[in-house]
Amino acid sequence: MLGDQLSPDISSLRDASKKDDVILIAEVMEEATYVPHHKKKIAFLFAAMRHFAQELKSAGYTVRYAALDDPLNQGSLRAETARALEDHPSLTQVIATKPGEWRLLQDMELWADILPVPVDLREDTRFIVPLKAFNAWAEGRKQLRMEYFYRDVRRQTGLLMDGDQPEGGQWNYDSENRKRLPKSMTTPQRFLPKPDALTQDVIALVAERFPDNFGDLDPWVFATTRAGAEEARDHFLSEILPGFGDWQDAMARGEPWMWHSLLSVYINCGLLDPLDVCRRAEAEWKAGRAPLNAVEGFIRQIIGWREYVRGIYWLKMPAYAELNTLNAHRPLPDFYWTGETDMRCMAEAIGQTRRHAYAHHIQRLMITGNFALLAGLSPAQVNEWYLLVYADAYEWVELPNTHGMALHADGGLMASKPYAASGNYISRMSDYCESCSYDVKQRTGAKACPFNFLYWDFIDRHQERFKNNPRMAMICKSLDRMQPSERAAIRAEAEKFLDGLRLKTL
Ligand code: FAD
Ligand code: DLZ
Ligand code: SF4
Repeated sequence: MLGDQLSPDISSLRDASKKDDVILIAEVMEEATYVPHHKKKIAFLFAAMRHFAQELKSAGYTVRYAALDDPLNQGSLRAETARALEDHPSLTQVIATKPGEWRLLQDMELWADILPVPVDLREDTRFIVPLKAFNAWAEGRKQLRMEYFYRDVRRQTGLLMDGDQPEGGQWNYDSENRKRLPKSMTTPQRFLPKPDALTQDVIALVAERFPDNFGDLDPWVFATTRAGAEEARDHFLSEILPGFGDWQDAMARGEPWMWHSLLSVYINCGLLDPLDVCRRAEAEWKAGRAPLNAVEGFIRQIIGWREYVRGIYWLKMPAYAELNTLNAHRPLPDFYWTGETDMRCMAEAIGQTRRHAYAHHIQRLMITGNFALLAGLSPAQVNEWYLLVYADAYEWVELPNTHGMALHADGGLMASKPYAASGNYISRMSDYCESCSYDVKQRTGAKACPFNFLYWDFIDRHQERFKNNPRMAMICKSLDRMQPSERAAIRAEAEKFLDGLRLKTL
């Protein structure tokens, strides 16, 4: 069982015998280093894996747990599986649920030829839409828009449905979910558990073995047991969900969580079941404890976006990762690692990413993602950054969000227009600009907000591509109306700024 398969009802355990079978869970350097993950991501996952092993043992299974510091640990999942087979000659078969990353699936598909016993690789049934059904949905469609997929999943699950109509008469309440945080509003208290003894041991191990990896181990913010994840879920549903909709897109200084659920880490590694979380959220609405715009918005993220990006990933890999439609090649600037930049919005988003291995959706999309898009940063480098810095990141979910949604590197397969925005958007949705050394109202000049000149420079560079896109035509026309001198000044400002970016010094 892999580190993100910590679910007792997973397909690999479907017919497991407590008497005869051995459940193998292994901490291995290969998985811990294929990208240099955030320290907190490794510590979270190892601690959750160790707790899950205890959970299975308590349920009566025989569990073989390979700790990273076991001197006999062979360093890869394949080699640890081979070692387990040597130590248990009575075992006749390897059974596993397919991994969430294409890279590892390629490897595991070879196991049957390499290992001395047959290998049964089973579908991951923890998702609501099987991949076959997603492929059938996608077949023959010119555009793979999430909204239509989502409506089908609503019908299929019956979530927020009144017969064959959506509850409240609308499928989507996003237009109600774009409020800016009023100054007087305070964000809710979060459920941020303290690490138990087992987790503390893992934190010490990670500190010792991965001292140079990105990110802080302190302060600890994640539960590492199923019971802890369930407590986090229940706290979110009762205390925070009612405000989820209204301020879903808002950002505020020193406020990493806002009204977001912080549940992706638990859902993605199997500690929480996505459909169960949605049914519980629906129950909050039915009981009158949370409004429809909040509950619909939350459920859409899980049964809509989460299922949709997984479908896209497996439909389009491996070619998907190689696409670079906007021909972006600039290396990642140093401040993506240090957070040291005068751009307040970037410093906030990257700073909390370092501290917590977490940033919420709008920060990922409209701050760090938007900057990467406008600055023409290399999709390969940006994808790797997102994959390693967030505790919830596995390629099946990270790549489409980064490559498709944020960078538009897939040429618009996922999003009909690039999520490009100038400083004006950031100023509208946050209080970041108020304490920034740049001026969000200026387009050029020493104090001009970089998001402004980079935005117009981006439109300028890609005008040919976007002018026929109905959702971009207006902005392309605005560029045409600009004085040539203004346009040249923007270009010069952008060039000077981009050329001045410091790269990572190793
Ligand atoms: P909430 O805002 O509370 O949302 C509720 C749940 O909906 C999340 O827990 C998650 O399970 C799901 N969800 C929301 N948006 C998405 C989405 N776009 N795709 C898939 N599931 C979604 N999510 C990841 O789980 N792993 C990633 O590696 C990841 N990388 C991203 C990279 C970029 C550039 C962008 C723009 C988004 C990325 N997301 C990723 C999606 C989203 O930002 C996170 O799921 C969310 O921020 C997690 O925090 P939360 O649990 O508080 O989410
Ligand atoms: C992310 C990760 C890390 C850091 N370490 C391990 C590990 O030691 N053992 C393991 O089984 N899984 C780990 N994982 C999760 C895997 O990388 C994940 O299962 C694959 O990427 C497929 O999603
Ligand atoms: Fe970000 Fe520009 Fe606002 Fe500064 S002024 S916080 S750089 S959007």
